[in-house]
Amino acid sequence: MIDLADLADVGRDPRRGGYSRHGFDRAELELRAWFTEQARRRGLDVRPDRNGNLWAWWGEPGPGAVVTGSHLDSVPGGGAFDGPLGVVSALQAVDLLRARGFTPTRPLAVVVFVEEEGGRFGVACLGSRLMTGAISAEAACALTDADGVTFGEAAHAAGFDPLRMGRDDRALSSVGAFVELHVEQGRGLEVPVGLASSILAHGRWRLTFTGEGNHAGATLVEDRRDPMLPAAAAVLAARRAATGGARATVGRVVPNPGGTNVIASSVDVWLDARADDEPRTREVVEAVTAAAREAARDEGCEVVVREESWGGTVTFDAGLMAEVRAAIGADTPALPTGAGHDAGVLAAHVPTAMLFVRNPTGVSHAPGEHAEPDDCAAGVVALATTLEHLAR
Ligand code: HGY
Ligand code: MN
Ligand code: MN
Ligand code: MN
Repeated sequence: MIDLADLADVGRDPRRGGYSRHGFDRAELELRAWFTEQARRRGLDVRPDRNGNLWAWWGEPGPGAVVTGSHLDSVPGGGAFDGPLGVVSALQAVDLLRARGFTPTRPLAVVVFVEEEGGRFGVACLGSRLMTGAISAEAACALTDADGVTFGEAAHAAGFDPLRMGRDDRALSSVGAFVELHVEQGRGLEVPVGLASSILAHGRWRLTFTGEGNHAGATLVEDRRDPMLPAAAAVLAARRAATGGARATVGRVVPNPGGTNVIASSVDVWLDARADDEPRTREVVEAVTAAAREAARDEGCEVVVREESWGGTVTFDAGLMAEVRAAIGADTPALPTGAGHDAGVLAAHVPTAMLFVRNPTGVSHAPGEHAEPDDCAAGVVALATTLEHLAR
């Protein structure tokens, strides 16, 4: 019987704590190889798609397939459950269905999407966005990591042809229903398993502040054009703008050159903004960028604001949610989430639902992320019962 603990040593990040496993890096490639081997052991036919996503088929691929799965990559220093819990639970659900003597009458597949967190190339849900055409192959393949390696180069090194990437109608049209199991990110669940009702609108913006690099000791304050000042103003403005349920986060600030005794010549700041809908999200971003521009002007600096990704509010398929409740219990609670998912990308194209497994800490995207073994087991039973109900 496989267990999430089997992956406990892959991509550990002692410097940050937690795990760092990113699109096509060594850790994620190791996890993909592990998944492929486990799927094949279960008689599943593993067929990567043109965008680097892995599909493990129970039965011939074909239209109307019941699909489950998630991702194996993490944020930098992330928890053990976000992503891998959905993939491991899917394989365990196949074991359970086999043990029940179940044979699907519709094709059934377990999918692993690549670079869901955008932890290496900066855009979340890259594999599912490529598949649905939400991002062009050209834009995706040009994305670079901290070392200047492009997604196209990393995908090519992993055996994929960047020239073949892009919207995949064949893969999309094969999906009759997609159900992603995921660790809850927050503490809304009072029972082991719940459903997701909706996902907040969510975008990422990069603000580049440019001033004048200089010596930290020799430069008088009145002679400075220090981009770190407007960068700091942007960070504080994000918190001020995040009212009424909106969220605005600056989790990444990169000064250039980044010397302790050096006034930075430029600073990059990434803003993650989320709210109930697009107008409110853009209002938050506008407030942050207005404060950033004013602070830049006061310090004699320039600022350029670039939108790096955008995803509107997601509402999951009521019909499919009703089917899931018919399978696992009419009283299964549904809760909104502020976290984005590949299911959120697919929801615009195919009937999609999400199962959440309770997280007693409520923490996610950090080592404290957790789900109790009994709740994980309840998640597997709920997923298996859902798949049986949909594919019988
Ligand atoms: O950022 C998110 O919400 C997701 O975990 N990619
Ligand atoms: Mn995540
Ligand atoms: Mn996730
Ligand atoms: Mn010196």
